Amino acid sequence: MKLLDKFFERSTRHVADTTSRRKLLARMGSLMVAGAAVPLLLPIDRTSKALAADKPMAGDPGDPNSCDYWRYCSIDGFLCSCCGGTTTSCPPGTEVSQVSWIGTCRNPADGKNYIISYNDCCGKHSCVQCACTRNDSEEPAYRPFNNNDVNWCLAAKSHIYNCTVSVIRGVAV
Ligand code: ABN
Repeated sequence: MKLLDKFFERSTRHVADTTSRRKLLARMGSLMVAGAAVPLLLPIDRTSKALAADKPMAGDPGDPNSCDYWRYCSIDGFLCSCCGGTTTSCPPGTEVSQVSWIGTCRNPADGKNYIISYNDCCGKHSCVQCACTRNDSEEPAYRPFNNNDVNWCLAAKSHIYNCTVSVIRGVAV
């Protein structure tokens, strides 16, 4: 028993001699900071989160099946709300594009400008219902980075374009 006591005493003393509490706390702190930073550094797809978060707003005037609806101010495509989906969700059997066109539209109910992303839904032949080409702030095709006449499904698994959703991403300041 004495031998065992001596062994544990010696190893405890050794650990106490060779480590410092401050160093340990500093290491643990660095690990915690690094752990928290990892999700910020990874290329995370937040499209589905934005789609899920974009619920109908109180005081959201207009008809989502009409091209005049305020959120569609910069859209170029078929409205998913006429194609078996909604303003913010793709029709069943299609997949949302991760790349999109971004516009800023004014909500007449509160007078605020909202950043809207126009994501294409991909994987089924074109819906061909409620064609809507408003394209606020769009520029001609010879300025391709400012042109919305683009099939964003080209960056998706299926390149087949079905319709376009309009997702509020935030308030423009
Ligand atoms: N972004 C809608 C779209 C799809 C295909 C071709 C032109 C525009």
